Amino acid sequence: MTTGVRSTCPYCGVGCGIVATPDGKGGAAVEGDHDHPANQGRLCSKGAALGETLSLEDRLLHPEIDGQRVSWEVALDTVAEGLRQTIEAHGPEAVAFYVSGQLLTEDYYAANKLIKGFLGTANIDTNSRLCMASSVAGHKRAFGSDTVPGLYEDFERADLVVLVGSNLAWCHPVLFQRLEAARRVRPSMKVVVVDPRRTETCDIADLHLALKPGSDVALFNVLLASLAERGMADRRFVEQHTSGLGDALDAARATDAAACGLPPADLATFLDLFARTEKVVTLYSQGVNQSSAGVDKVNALINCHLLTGRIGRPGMGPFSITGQPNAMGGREVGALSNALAAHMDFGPVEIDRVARFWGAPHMATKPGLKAVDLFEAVRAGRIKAVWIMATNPVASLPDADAVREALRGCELSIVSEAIRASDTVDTCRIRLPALAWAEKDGTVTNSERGISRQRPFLPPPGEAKQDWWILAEVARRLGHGEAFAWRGVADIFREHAALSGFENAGTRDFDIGACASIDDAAYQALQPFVWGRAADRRFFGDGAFFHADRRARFIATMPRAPVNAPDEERPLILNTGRVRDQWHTMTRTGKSVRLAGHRPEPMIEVHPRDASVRGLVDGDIAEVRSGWGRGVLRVHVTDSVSLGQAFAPMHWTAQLSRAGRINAAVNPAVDPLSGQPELKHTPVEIRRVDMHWHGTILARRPIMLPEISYWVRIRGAGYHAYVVAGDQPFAVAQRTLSAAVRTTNPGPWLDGDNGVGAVVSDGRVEAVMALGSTYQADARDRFAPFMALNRLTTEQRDALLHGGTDMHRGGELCACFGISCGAVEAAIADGATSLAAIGATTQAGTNCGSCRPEIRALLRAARHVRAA
Ligand SMILES: Nc1nc2c(c(=O)[nH]1)N[C@H]1C(S)=C(S)[C@@H](COP(=O)(O)OP(=O)(O)OC[C@H]3O[C@@H](n4cnc5c(=O)[nH]c(N)nc54)[C@H](O)[C@@H]3O)O[C@H]1N2
Ligand SMILES: Nc1nc2c(c(=O)[nH]1)N[C@H]1C(S)=C(S)[C@@H](COP(=O)(O)OP(=O)(O)OC[C@H]3O[C@@H](n4cnc5c(=O)[nH]c(N)nc54)[C@H](O)[C@@H]3O)O[C@H]1N2
Ligand code: SF4
Ligand SMILES: [Mo]
Repeated sequence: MTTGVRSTCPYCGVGCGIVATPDGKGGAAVEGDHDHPANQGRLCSKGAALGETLSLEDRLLHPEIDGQRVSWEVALDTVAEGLRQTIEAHGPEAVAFYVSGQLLTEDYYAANKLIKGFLGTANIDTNSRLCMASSVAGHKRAFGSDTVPGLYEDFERADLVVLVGSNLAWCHPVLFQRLEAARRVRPSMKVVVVDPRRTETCDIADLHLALKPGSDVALFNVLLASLAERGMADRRFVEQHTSGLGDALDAARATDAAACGLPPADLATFLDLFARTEKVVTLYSQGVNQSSAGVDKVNALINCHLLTGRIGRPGMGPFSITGQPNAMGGREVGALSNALAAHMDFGPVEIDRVARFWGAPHMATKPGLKAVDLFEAVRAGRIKAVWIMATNPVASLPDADAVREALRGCELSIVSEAIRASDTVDTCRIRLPALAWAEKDGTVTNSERGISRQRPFLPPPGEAKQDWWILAEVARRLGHGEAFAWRGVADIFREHAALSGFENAGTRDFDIGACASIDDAAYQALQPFVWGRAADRRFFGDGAFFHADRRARFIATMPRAPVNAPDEERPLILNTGRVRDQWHTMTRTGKSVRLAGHRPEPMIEVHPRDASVRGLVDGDIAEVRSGWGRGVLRVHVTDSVSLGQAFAPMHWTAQLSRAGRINAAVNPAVDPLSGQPELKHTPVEIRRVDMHWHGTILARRPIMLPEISYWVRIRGAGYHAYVVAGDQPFAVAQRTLSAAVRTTNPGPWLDGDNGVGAVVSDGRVEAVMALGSTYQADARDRFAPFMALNRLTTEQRDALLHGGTDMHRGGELCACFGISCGAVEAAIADGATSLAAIGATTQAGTNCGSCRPEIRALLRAARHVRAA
């Protein structure tokens, strides 16, 4: 019997249930909830490390205006007065909110209601614009509603799972584990990965289609034509429940398969597999959505499911997997600028309906600006007041320097944030301290429409308040107290549920009207549930779509190239995305020591041939430059990216690196229908940056680094690690860096061999630094054990200064137990030939399982070496 608090993981859209047991000292132990339907007790490396992210050291705990601490009264009055004056002087369209799929549904509902019903503008967009907007638009075109038809169990029941532009192993690891487990039981099940990059997800793939970037529409057009040709159409379903097949087929038949750049045999295998397998799930994510053809990609793949009638039945259907914990909740409350609320749009009847329900005096009557345009309007001065909540646009929007410039020039920039410093917080005038995950109360909706509670298990710190409360207080000051007179989150949830059922009568998919009357105790105790229509909670198996004529639409999609094409000056295509152990802009995962080891530095992956023609070798520092801006990153040479392509993670910001914030270089091209940016495709050139020296510093107290070309800050256990490089003369670097180290870490300086120096005070290492002419990838791991010691023996001091052991070679692999690649390789060299054997000798891979694909890759590599 667990005594902890049941809540939901605040990271990805899988929505795993957790049980948190506070330790009474401000922390908590976090475990997977065995009773939660999404994960049944499983957690990935990020979920398992949640307990390490709870400290208050970097939290924003008091309201601030222009850097000065103020009371809530002053802050709220200033916000309300600022909004009022802006609207009076320039009209409601001069105001905007930019919100996030990481708000709870109740917060999200409050933000949307305030701006659309009471401020009179739909200039509210959410970071879901960067994430799910193309899926939303594609669903609406095909189904007449933004509906995800299937359930997680469909992946387990399918005979073929096609993963399109999804790195499930790293981005939805618990679903990946469920898929792996299902395949162990039923090895006949097939998995196909469609991704220009060879990701860890390919580890379980029977077939990897490394298609040309952006060519998904062509691939699914070819599939559609081939299915029709082979007589695979479900005639009855198509005739009774769809329209538009003719045009879609014409477009499909006119498509040239060569556009995908795939080996013909692989393409044929895929077409065969899809044709002869009835139970197919096509799961897709950002490789589809984040594209200037994102909506067409979505419809091209839905077309194939409509043709075959493989939708909304067990083991079948298109499945848009959501990224953020509450991406779906945001769609339910309607916080995209072109949606209204409760899955309603800006039609006259719906505007009137929502206005009546809210008692709204200033109802927005037309869609507002989409994220990229919204910040452009801020930059151009058309929007004069912007309020950002739970998102970090200066790091996560494309052309990010322009976003920073826009915010710096904005008269009234407001941010509600949990942390004190971020690339966005640093640019905003009014800073409102928000409660964070462990303290918040409300609900979230996961990728399969599953609503779960987030329950607080730590007390609210400082003066931080939950987002809905902040919004309601501003609303009250603007004279709308009655409409925002909620006593708590249960009131908001009931109102939200009531709106979903209001004048619905089966016309809208989203209807949780039954929850409108639950009492506070029932809300408190709410068990996870999946909303849906049929008895089995799936949609569309019965062909009842939401267009007025109840038919789904085939969409004729014509392949088109990404907006910005590579050329002579910028011949490489920059693709961006995620790594296993970091979440977005690292404001939370960056606090965990065990998550820091897997990919410690911002990097650019390049193909060996692209590297060699540019004189780049693994470990170099390179500048990635586009027509918009630049980043400076560590080079990783790998054939997991194809020739002509490069990949960089989106996670690093100006807080943790000199110039790892890659979105400074990413192009702001968008899909014309969804407005979703093309974050996976920017033409760039990459060049080596000559560094005169490289170094690593571990220090107990943070260091103010002098101006240098490259630095990264990495979390260590009781210390801060810095990996640095620069082009000053070596002697200058040595002098300025050691001075910087000693300023905050005073004590006697000892010189060692090979550029090593350390501050050792009272026998304890306060700081250690190694500078040299080459990059030592393992220096941090080599020094780390010494930082764990309270007193060095003479031998240990000698080992620190004159060369230690090499046990930690190769970076961290297993985040749960801190096992390095080197240790796993050593186990393999000692005869371990299976995951189980490696687990038994090293523990690696035996907890959350997120590193199992990488362990299997090392095993395979070792087998190749033995075979050769
Ligand atoms: N570890 C971790 N997990 C996360 C997150 C995180 O920050 N860290 N964030 C969460 C969020 S919000 C989201 S949205 C999801 C994203 O989850 P995913 O979409 O799975 O992750 P990404 O790495 O953004 O991109 C997926 C893949 O798209 C591929 N791709 C690029 N261009 C194309 C193309 O033209 N066609 C195809 N077919 N593929 C292409 C990329 O190579 C990449 O491997 O992850 C969620 N989970
Ligand atoms: N190049 C490139 N860029 C991308 C992507 C990509 O694949 N490539 N992916 C895009 C996608 S899919 C997404 S979803 C975005 C994500 O990008 P962002 O949303 O900008 O990233 P986060 O770091 O999650 O930002 C959330 C912020 O909210 C704060 N916060 C946490 N909890 C709360 C709370 O309860 N209340 C408040 N007020 N604040 C809180 C956190 O401290 C953090 O600063 O990035 C997008 N940008
Ligand atoms: S898969 Fe990992 S990040 Fe996603 S919800 Fe589950 S534990 Fe959290
Ligand atoms: Mo996302």
